[in-house]
Amino acid sequence: MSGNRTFTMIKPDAVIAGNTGGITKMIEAAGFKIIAMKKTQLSAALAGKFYEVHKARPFYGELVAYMSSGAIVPMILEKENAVEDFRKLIGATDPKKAEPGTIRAVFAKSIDANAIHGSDSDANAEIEGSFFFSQFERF
Ligand code: IDP
Ligand code: MG
Repeated sequence: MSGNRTFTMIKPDAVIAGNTGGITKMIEAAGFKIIAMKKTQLSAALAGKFYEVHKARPFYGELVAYMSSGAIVPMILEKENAVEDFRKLIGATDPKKAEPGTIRAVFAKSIDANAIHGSDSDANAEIEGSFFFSQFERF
């Protein structure tokens, strides 16, 4: 993945609430091209692996249970300056602190069920994108 790609996934709260379309619409309206996308569900073991960097944090157990509780929609996105611009588009982790008009401000319910994930670096975007997609599933 080049520096112009990032990884995202729509989280279970937003999928269950029927916000997949609303969120992908905001993503495309912001100039991101969807390179790969699917609907799937993580086992607790796979969710634990995806969030392994947060293992030491007090909310790790809850996070793993939540992220494996329902369907998710992972995607690889392309745009210039993708990682940074996408973090701006999703807003702060806690929706109460997210800028108005950001995806989390519009759709997130709480700091844990916060609608969407966004990679925090080019290196993590590559690792996280590869977690869900092989090169043959990308445009
Ligand atoms: P980010 O998703 O904005 O990058 P991180 O700090 O990387 O935020 O945390 C990963 C995920 O863990 C968050 O998106 C959220 O779902 C969950 N999380 C973060 N902080 C808390 C917390 O204080 N309580 C419960 N869940 C949290
Ligand atoms: Mg993070």
